Amino acid sequence: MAYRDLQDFLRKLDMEGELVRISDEVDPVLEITEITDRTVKAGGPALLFERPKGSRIPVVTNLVGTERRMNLALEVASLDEVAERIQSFLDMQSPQGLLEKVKMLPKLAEIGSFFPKTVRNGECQEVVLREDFSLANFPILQCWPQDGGRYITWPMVITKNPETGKRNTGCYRMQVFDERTTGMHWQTQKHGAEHFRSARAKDREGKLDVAVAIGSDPATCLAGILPVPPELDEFLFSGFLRREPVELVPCKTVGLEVPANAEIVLEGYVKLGEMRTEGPFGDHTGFYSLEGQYPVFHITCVTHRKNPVYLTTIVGPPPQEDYFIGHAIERVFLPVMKMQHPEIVDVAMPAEGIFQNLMIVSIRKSYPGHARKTMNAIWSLGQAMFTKVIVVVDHDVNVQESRDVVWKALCAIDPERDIQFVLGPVDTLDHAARRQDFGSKMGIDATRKWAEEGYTGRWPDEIKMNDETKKRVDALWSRLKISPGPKK
Ligand SMILES: Cc1cc2nc3c(=O)[nH]c(=O)nc-3n(C[C@H](O)[C@H](O)[C@H](O)COP(=O)(O)O)c2cc1C
Ligand SMILES: [Mn+2]
Repeated sequence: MAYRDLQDFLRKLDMEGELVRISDEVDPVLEITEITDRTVKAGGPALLFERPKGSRIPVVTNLVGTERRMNLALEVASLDEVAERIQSFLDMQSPQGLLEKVKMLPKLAEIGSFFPKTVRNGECQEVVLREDFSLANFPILQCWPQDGGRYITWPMVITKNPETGKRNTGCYRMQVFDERTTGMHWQTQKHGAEHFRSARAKDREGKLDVAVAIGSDPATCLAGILPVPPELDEFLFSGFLRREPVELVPCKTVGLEVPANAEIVLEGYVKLGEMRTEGPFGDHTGFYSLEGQYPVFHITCVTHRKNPVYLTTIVGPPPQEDYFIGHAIERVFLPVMKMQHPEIVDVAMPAEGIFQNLMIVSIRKSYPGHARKTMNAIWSLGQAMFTKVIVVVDHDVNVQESRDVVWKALCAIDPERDIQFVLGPVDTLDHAARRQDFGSKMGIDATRKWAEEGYTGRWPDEIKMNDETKKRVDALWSRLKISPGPKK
């Protein structure tokens, strides 16, 4: 059974010993961050701050900040289960005969059952505030000392494509400017920004409706972060993840729908001709992202449950909760990458590589230049376009073990020969890039080099002891009395 909502998931975490309630008064300005940062880095529990200073609404942080809680969130024993489910849909072939068609029906029905459903009423509208509302009533965090103010860090920002009417949901931070306005930090290449630009192209003086939902069942909260293709409704994907459709209710003042089970909803619009300075913000790079010009969100109505909780997350020096989210994305989307590029064996994005800086890919190389083909493939794959450094290794390197990668990759390169530079879009948060959003990226071909690639030497074998000797020494080992004991 899918979780009904965020509070249902919190009850589950409580039962599993994965939630700690904090009854002391704690300040949403800096203090919640410091407590959460220490907890995440220690692999600790989700935190429910019952008495945030200045608000009556409790705050949840570190919701999915360990692999175990991520598995609980997605109701699986391991992320591989989600990958296998995706694989089973990707494996669907066009049926050859009647029998095969009949066999496929349950799978098709399953897909049909993931589409979001519109319902009339939802808990997120138990309280409707059309006039008397203020963001000051919510325990919105200032995360780090040099932050430009308080930020909503885990919203589901919902818009519709003005051309096609298709819905998009993205998690874009929102800086609180005053009681009724915030920033809207959708980065240039993101789908929300695309909607904004296409609406503005039609009417510079107009508005774009925006709804922001905060806190929902965990799969739905995560859906706004997933890098799904443009025009694919993130709520369809969360329906797939939770194996039950997301229920949506129409907003009160804008032509959009929001998850009925949300904790808090902000309805409003972005003025297409208006930009304002946003930032700085202590970001997931571990550095502050500096001020920039971003659209402004004007709130026209606030709705919420009778007793909402406020979900937020902290980004900052890695690892943070978003590492576990990124890791889940890496595992879940691996089958999709493999389908398009079957040479890919495994992929790793180490925490310190903050997603966009480093991706290590192992491939089964089968033609000259294959590693470079893989780099180009990754740079053309949705948000993987941002990857600053791609290291391609052979299939026998364990990309999940950084020691194996450092050892074998560095032994395999002649740097001048094996490095590929390209120019293109880079992450907005990349402070080292020559220009915002534009810069260079590097691929390292750390595979064995072939004669067809101009390598004239003989590539040596990796050193491995033979089995016969190992067995003889195994039999001898205990008699040799060498501490610390046998290492095989
Ligand atoms: C905690 C957190 C905060 C994020 N903040 C932003 C942000 O401020 N701006 C942004 O463009 N992307 C941000 N992202 C990344 C987007 O949510 C992610 O790229 C998502 O896929 C965008 O959705 P879209 O592809 O529909 O645009 C954030 C991700 C996380 C996990
Ligand atoms: Mn999207």
